[in-house]
Amino acid sequence: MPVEIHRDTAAQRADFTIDQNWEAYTPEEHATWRTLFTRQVPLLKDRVVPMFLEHVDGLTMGGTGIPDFRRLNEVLRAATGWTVVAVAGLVPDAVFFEHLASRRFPSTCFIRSLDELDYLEEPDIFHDTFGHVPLLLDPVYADYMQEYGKGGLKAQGQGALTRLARLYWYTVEFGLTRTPDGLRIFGAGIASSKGETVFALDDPSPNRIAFDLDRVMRTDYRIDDYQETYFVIDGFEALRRATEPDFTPVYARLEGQPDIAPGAITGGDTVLHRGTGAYHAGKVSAAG
Ligand code: HBI
Ligand code: FE
Repeated sequence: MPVEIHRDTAAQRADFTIDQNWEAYTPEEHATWRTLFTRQVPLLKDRVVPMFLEHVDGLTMGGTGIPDFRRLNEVLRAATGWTVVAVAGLVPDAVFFEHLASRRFPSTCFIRSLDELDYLEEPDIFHDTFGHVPLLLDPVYADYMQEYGKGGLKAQGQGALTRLARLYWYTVEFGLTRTPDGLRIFGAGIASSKGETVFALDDPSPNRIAFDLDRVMRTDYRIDDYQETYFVIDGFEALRRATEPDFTPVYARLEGQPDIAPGAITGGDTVLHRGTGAYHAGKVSAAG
């Protein structure tokens, strides 16, 4: 099988970037983007933080198909100094962090095929660009992402990568936030998934617990299915405040404390919704 140009690891530069090769997308690939986009936007309408869809509009991500990074970057660079760079797939942690620390968001550039519209294991351009890029137009979120990159480089030297990866997972990927109109999604892993958009917000099964840095850094997560627990921040400013201080003392005090299972509730939790657990319990009995 020929190497697909949008996942060509042989073309990687030293920083793992490749050219997006926007001209090489087929009409079918553009149509796949439009399909994903046109079903996700109405679903997100009263479920995602309002600024998300405003920024989707601001970046004009919808109409024609797969966005051209050169065009997105004109808007992004002017707004917050971020750019999107194309990568062929998952890149090593240190490379990923280095890009974020330099305000570059590494986005895959291939798009899923029609027979895996609802589920795929690795990130594709719809997850990376539709899910992650709009919020990079928000100045506070933009700073948080850069700080995460810097913190990642530092955590690697402190043997604390697992802790930092959990923070990323439960905020950037699967975070919820409180707004005057109720809970809203801001995590890209939710916002780019039709099923999880409804599950994370509307389903009685998962726990919804107030964000606490130590708690999140102790909590395992699942990568193979919807989350059993979602953490709820009080807006990006509160998230930035909570994650601003140096994590060295945090890592030190967490040393020796047991990890918390994805679906567990602990004594110190501020529980906003105690999940029934029915969704994941049903899966276990179906499998067993
Ligand atoms: N590479 N392309 C890509 N996208 C990611 O989200 C990503 C990655 N490499 C490492 C990584 N994420 C995570 O392991 C870190 O956030 C911990
Ligand atoms: Fe992601």
